[in-house]
Amino acid sequence: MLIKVPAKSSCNENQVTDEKIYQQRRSLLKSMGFMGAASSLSSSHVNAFDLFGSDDKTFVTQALDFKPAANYRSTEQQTPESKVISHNNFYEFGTAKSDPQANAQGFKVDPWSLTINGLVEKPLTLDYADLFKKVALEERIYRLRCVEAWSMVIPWVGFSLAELIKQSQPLSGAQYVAFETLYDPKQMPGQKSRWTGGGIDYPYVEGLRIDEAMHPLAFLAVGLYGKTLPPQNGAPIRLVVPWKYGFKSIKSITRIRLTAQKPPTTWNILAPNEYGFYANVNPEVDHPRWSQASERRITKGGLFDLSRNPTQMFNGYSEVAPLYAGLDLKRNY
Ligand SMILES: Nc1nc2c(c(=O)[nH]1)N[C@H]1C(S)=C(S)[C@@H](COP(=O)(O)O)O[C@H]1N2
Ligand SMILES: [Mo]
Repeated sequence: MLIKVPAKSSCNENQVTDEKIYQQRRSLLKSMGFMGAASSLSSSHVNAFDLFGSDDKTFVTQALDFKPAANYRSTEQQTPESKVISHNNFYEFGTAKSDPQANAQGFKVDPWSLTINGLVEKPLTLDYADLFKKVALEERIYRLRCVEAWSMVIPWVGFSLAELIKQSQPLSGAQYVAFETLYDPKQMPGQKSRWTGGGIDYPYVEGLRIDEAMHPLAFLAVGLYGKTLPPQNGAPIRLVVPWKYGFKSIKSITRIRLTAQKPPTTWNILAPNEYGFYANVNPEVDHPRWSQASERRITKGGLFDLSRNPTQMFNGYSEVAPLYAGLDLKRNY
């Protein structure tokens, strides 16, 4: 994500930018006297988070049991797994694209607790094992379009958000669904201060209208590429709303609450003129600082692949259009 607050402030989210930030951090660390022995380590282990001590262990993912979904399977070239798990936005683990993979490897996902409450007949609490068995798992292949104008094609494993919400039996007054990421500054260095966390007031929060949440496309992912999620992608459970910009797809969820009021959402709080509540992918409504008409598809291309694809309305998921009948999508960005 890109905002005005932190140092990183252009749409050039590519690795050239990351490299520049990395070099800036290196010189900052050097000037602070933090880089003696560390200077010989690989780049992924030398960043601002070494100040807090990062964890060198590799998180272990496990194979999942699932069926391919009957539909929702994009046939476009998939983004290689190595890119899906190394080019991430997860500010709780740092603001550069490579930070989450470098800093999240020691993240603990078991035990986990996900509560679903608020305006429901039956509040639910799921533990780690429940995440994989409350609803039958299926694989869907979705496009993911970040508001920064890059995109991926990812095979997710999980289930419809609607299936889980139905189990809690929503009351008639439920108009919105609010989501919250784990708050644990001990594990998430970005949450220790605004300086390390990109200006966000944690925990990260998101929300959907109830009809958006109940749309069959709205997905809760517990895996990708056939295995449990790595922490950098939002383990153990994260939202995937493929017709909206990626920041709506909140990671590492601990709470889902059905409400009567529109819930606050993290990027809207931070920069309301840039990021709205709806955040539907829309090539005709530009970000105030860059065009949304096209995107860089992250596939096999390397650092110097600058080819761009045209962006599609609702990221190509036109079946959601009836949700917004009569709504001015320029005003409701
Ligand atoms: N809790 C939390 N969820 C988050 C984010 C974040 O910083 N924190 N970043 C969002 C953004 S901007 C994007 S594009 C997607 C990226 O998901 P990926 O890293 O799995 O591709 O996660 C979203 N979910
Ligand atoms: Mo994003």
